[in-house]
Amino acid sequence: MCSSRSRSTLAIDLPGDDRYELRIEGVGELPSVTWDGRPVALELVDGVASGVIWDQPGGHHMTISGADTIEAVSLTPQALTSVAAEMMPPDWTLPDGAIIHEAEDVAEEGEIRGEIMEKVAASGGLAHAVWDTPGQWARWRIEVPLAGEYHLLVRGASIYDQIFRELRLDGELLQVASFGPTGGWCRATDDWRWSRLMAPDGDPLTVSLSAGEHTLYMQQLRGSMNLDAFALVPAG
Ligand SMILES: [Ca+2]
Repeated sequence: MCSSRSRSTLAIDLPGDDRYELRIEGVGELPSVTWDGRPVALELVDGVASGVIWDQPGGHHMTISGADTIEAVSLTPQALTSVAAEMMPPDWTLPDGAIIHEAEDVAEEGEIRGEIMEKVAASGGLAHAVWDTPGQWARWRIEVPLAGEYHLLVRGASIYDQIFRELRLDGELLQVASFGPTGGWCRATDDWRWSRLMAPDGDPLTVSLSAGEHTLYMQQLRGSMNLDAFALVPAG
Protein backbone atom coordinates (compact mmCIF):
# COMPACT_ATOMS: atom_id res chain seq x y z
CA MET A 1 0.00 0.00 0.00
CA CYS A 2 1.22 3.44 -0.72
CA SER A 3 -0.56 6.64 0.16
CA SER A 4 -0.10 10.04 -1.33
CA ARG A 5 0.34 12.87 1.15
CA SER A 6 -2.14 15.55 0.29
CA ARG A 7 -2.12 19.25 0.97
CA SER A 8 -5.25 21.21 0.31
CA THR A 9 -6.14 24.83 0.92
CA LEU A 10 -9.79 25.75 1.35
CA ALA A 11 -11.24 29.25 1.02
CA ILE A 12 -13.87 29.69 3.74
CA ASP A 13 -16.35 32.51 4.29
CA LEU A 14 -17.42 32.73 7.95
CA PRO A 15 -20.92 34.14 8.52
CA GLY A 16 -20.21 35.53 12.01
CA ASP A 17 -17.86 35.95 14.98
CA ASP A 18 -18.30 32.62 16.74
CA ARG A 19 -16.70 29.44 18.03
CA TYR A 20 -16.65 26.89 15.20
CA GLU A 21 -16.19 23.18 15.74
CA LEU A 22 -13.82 21.87 13.06
CA ARG A 23 -14.24 18.20 12.12
CA ILE A 24 -12.07 16.39 9.58
CA GLU A 25 -13.52 12.92 9.08
CA GLY A 26 -12.01 9.74 7.76
CA VAL A 27 -8.36 10.42 8.57
CA GLY A 28 -5.95 7.66 9.64
CA GLU A 29 -3.55 9.98 11.39
CA LEU A 30 -3.57 13.50 12.77
CA PRO A 31 -3.35 16.02 9.92
CA SER A 32 -1.61 19.36 10.24
CA VAL A 33 -4.00 22.30 9.94
CA THR A 34 -3.39 26.01 9.70
CA TRP A 35 -6.03 28.76 9.78
CA ASP A 36 -4.91 31.98 8.07
CA GLY A 37 -1.39 30.63 8.50
CA ARG A 38 -1.69 29.89 12.24
CA PRO A 39 -1.55 26.29 13.54
CA VAL A 40 -4.75 24.77 14.96
CA ALA A 41 -4.57 22.22 17.82
CA LEU A 42 -6.42 19.01 16.92
CA GLU A 43 -7.34 15.82 18.70
CA LEU A 44 -7.86 12.53 16.87
CA VAL A 45 -10.63 10.18 18.04
CA ASP A 46 -11.96 7.27 15.92
CA GLY A 47 -10.75 8.70 12.63
CA VAL A 48 -12.12 12.18 13.31
CA ALA A 49 -9.70 15.07 13.88
CA SER A 50 -11.45 17.89 15.73
CA GLY A 51 -10.52 21.35 16.91
CA VAL A 52 -11.91 24.84 17.36
CA ILE A 53 -11.76 28.01 15.30
CA TRP A 54 -12.76 31.45 16.57
CA ASP A 55 -12.70 34.25 14.06
CA GLN A 56 -14.33 37.27 12.53
CA PRO A 57 -16.83 37.07 9.69
CA GLY A 58 -15.43 37.19 6.19
CA GLY A 59 -12.92 35.36 4.04
CA HIS A 60 -10.33 33.02 5.57
CA HIS A 61 -8.19 30.15 4.35
CA MET A 62 -7.52 26.78 5.94
CA THR A 63 -4.73 24.43 4.86
CA ILE A 64 -4.89 20.72 5.68
CA SER A 65 -1.77 18.65 5.11
CA GLY A 66 -0.42 15.25 6.08
CA ALA A 67 -3.69 13.32 5.85
CA ASP A 68 -3.73 10.45 3.36
CA THR A 69 -7.51 10.33 3.09
CA ILE A 70 -10.23 12.80 4.03
CA GLU A 71 -13.90 11.93 3.81
CA ALA A 72 -15.42 15.21 4.97
CA VAL A 73 -14.50 18.59 6.45
CA SER A 74 -17.04 20.63 8.38
CA LEU A 75 -17.12 23.83 10.43
CA THR A 76 -20.16 24.09 12.71
CA PRO A 77 -20.96 27.37 14.50
CA GLN A 78 -21.69 26.97 18.24
CA ALA A 79 -23.60 30.26 18.66
CA LEU A 80 -21.37 31.48 21.52
CA THR A 81 -21.43 35.22 22.02
CA SER A 82 -18.38 36.60 23.74
CA VAL A 83 -18.45 38.99 26.70
CA ALA A 84 -15.63 41.51 27.14
CA ALA A 85 -13.89 41.31 30.51
CA GLU A 86 -13.38 44.62 32.34
CA MET A 87 -9.73 45.59 32.72
CA MET A 88 -9.06 47.01 36.17
CA PRO A 89 -6.85 50.11 36.67
CA PRO A 90 -3.07 49.42 36.88
CA ASP A 91 -2.94 50.26 40.60
CA TRP A 92 -5.97 48.09 41.50
CA THR A 93 -5.24 45.52 44.20
CA LEU A 94 -7.18 42.52 45.44
CA PRO A 95 -9.57 43.29 48.32
CA ASP A 96 -9.53 41.44 51.64
CA GLY A 97 -11.05 37.99 51.44
CA ALA A 98 -9.97 37.36 47.85
CA ILE A 99 -8.85 33.84 46.97
CA ILE A 100 -5.80 33.79 44.71
CA HIS A 101 -4.70 30.83 42.61
CA GLU A 102 -1.43 30.99 40.69
CA ALA A 103 -1.77 30.22 36.97
CA GLU A 104 1.53 28.31 37.13
CA ASP A 105 -0.13 25.94 39.62
CA VAL A 106 -1.81 24.10 36.74
CA ALA A 107 -3.49 20.72 37.17
CA GLU A 108 -3.85 19.47 33.60
CA GLU A 109 -3.10 20.52 30.04
CA GLY A 110 -3.79 19.28 26.52
CA GLU A 111 -1.21 18.06 24.02
CA ILE A 112 -0.02 21.61 23.42
CA ARG A 113 1.18 22.94 26.76
CA GLY A 114 2.08 26.39 28.01
CA GLU A 115 5.41 27.14 29.64
CA ILE A 116 6.00 28.13 33.25
CA MET A 117 8.37 31.09 33.09
CA GLU A 118 9.82 33.78 35.32
CA LYS A 119 8.19 37.10 34.46
CA VAL A 120 8.64 40.66 35.71
CA ALA A 121 6.33 41.46 38.66
CA ALA A 122 4.56 38.08 38.47
CA SER A 123 2.73 36.91 41.56
CA GLY A 124 4.86 34.12 43.00
CA GLY A 125 7.60 35.12 40.51
CA LEU A 126 6.17 32.84 37.82
CA ALA A 127 3.62 32.92 35.01
CA HIS A 128 2.00 30.40 32.71
CA ALA A 129 2.96 31.63 29.25
CA VAL A 130 3.08 30.61 25.57
CA TRP A 131 -0.66 30.49 24.86
CA ASP A 132 -0.10 30.73 21.13
CA THR A 133 -2.30 28.00 19.67
CA PRO A 134 -6.07 27.94 19.13
CA GLY A 135 -7.44 24.83 20.85
CA GLN A 136 -4.72 24.87 23.56
CA TRP A 137 -6.29 24.29 26.97
CA ALA A 138 -5.47 23.97 30.67
CA ARG A 139 -7.33 23.19 33.86
CA TRP A 140 -6.72 24.43 37.42
CA ARG A 141 -8.02 23.09 40.74
CA ILE A 142 -8.96 25.97 43.01
CA GLU A 143 -9.65 25.49 46.70
CA VAL A 144 -12.54 27.61 48.01
CA PRO A 145 -12.54 27.77 51.85
CA LEU A 146 -15.91 29.50 52.22
CA ALA A 147 -19.11 28.93 50.23
CA GLY A 148 -20.46 32.11 48.64
CA GLU A 149 -20.93 34.34 45.62
CA TYR A 150 -17.74 35.39 43.90
CA HIS A 151 -16.46 37.50 41.02
CA LEU A 152 -13.75 35.87 38.91
CA LEU A 153 -10.69 37.83 37.79
CA VAL A 154 -7.79 36.89 35.54
CA ARG A 155 -4.34 38.53 35.76
CA GLY A 156 -2.91 38.53 32.26
CA ALA A 157 -0.54 40.29 29.89
CA SER A 158 -0.61 40.59 26.12
CA ILE A 159 -0.10 43.01 23.27
CA TYR A 160 -3.14 41.77 21.33
CA ASP A 161 -6.63 43.25 21.19
CA GLN A 162 -8.34 40.09 19.89
CA ILE A 163 -8.04 37.59 22.76
CA PHE A 164 -10.87 35.08 23.17
CA ARG A 165 -11.03 32.34 25.80
CA GLU A 166 -13.61 29.66 26.47
CA LEU A 167 -14.01 29.30 30.25
CA ARG A 168 -15.60 26.38 32.07
CA LEU A 169 -16.26 26.05 35.77
CA ASP A 170 -16.62 22.52 37.13
CA GLY A 171 -17.09 21.31 33.55
CA GLU A 172 -19.96 23.69 32.72
CA LEU A 173 -19.53 26.45 30.15
CA LEU A 174 -19.16 29.74 32.03
CA GLN A 175 -18.71 32.01 29.02
CA VAL A 176 -16.49 32.98 26.13
CA ALA A 177 -14.59 35.99 27.45
CA SER A 178 -12.56 38.48 25.48
CA PHE A 179 -9.57 40.35 26.91
CA GLY A 180 -7.76 43.47 25.76
CA PRO A 181 -4.11 44.49 25.38
CA THR A 182 -2.06 45.36 28.49
CA GLY A 183 0.92 46.75 26.58
CA GLY A 184 3.48 43.97 26.76
CA TRP A 185 4.57 40.48 27.81
CA CYS A 186 6.27 41.35 31.15
CA ARG A 187 9.71 40.61 29.73
CA ALA A 188 11.24 43.89 30.99
CA THR A 189 8.29 45.86 32.39
CA ASP A 190 5.30 45.18 34.63
CA ASP A 191 2.52 44.77 32.06
CA TRP A 192 0.17 42.72 34.25
CA ARG A 193 -3.46 43.79 34.58
CA TRP A 194 -6.37 42.21 36.38
CA SER A 195 -9.49 41.70 34.23
CA ARG A 196 -12.87 41.01 35.81
CA LEU A 197 -15.30 38.73 33.99
CA MET A 198 -18.56 40.45 33.14
CA ALA A 199 -22.11 39.25 32.60
CA PRO A 200 -23.90 40.14 29.34
CA ASP A 201 -26.06 42.70 31.26
CA GLY A 202 -23.00 44.79 32.15
CA ASP A 203 -22.64 43.72 35.79
CA PRO A 204 -19.67 41.66 37.00
CA LEU A 205 -20.25 37.96 36.43
CA THR A 206 -21.19 36.26 39.72
CA VAL A 207 -20.50 32.59 40.39
CA SER A 208 -21.96 30.66 43.30
CA LEU A 209 -19.41 28.26 44.80
CA SER A 210 -19.63 25.65 47.52
CA ALA A 211 -16.73 25.21 49.94
CA GLY A 212 -14.15 22.79 48.57
CA GLU A 213 -12.31 22.17 45.32
CA HIS A 214 -13.50 23.62 42.01
CA THR A 215 -12.03 23.29 38.53
CA LEU A 216 -11.48 26.16 36.14
CA TYR A 217 -10.87 25.32 32.47
CA MET A 218 -9.55 27.71 29.84
CA GLN A 219 -9.27 27.12 26.10
CA GLN A 220 -7.49 29.42 23.69
CA LEU A 221 -9.83 30.45 20.88
CA ARG A 222 -7.78 33.34 19.55
CA GLY A 223 -4.82 35.50 20.58
CA SER A 224 -1.92 34.78 22.92
CA MET A 225 -1.98 36.02 26.55
CA ASN A 226 0.37 35.28 29.46
CA LEU A 227 -1.39 34.21 32.67
CA ASP A 228 -0.17 35.16 36.13
CA ALA A 229 -3.03 34.26 38.48
CA PHE A 230 -6.77 33.92 39.01
CA ALA A 231 -8.74 35.52 41.81
CA LEU A 232 -12.14 34.87 43.35
CA VAL A 233 -13.40 38.03 45.05
CA PRO A 234 -16.44 37.85 47.36
CA ALA A 235 -19.34 39.61 45.58
CA GLY A 236 -21.35 42.42 47.15
CA1 LIG B 1 1.91 33.68 39.12
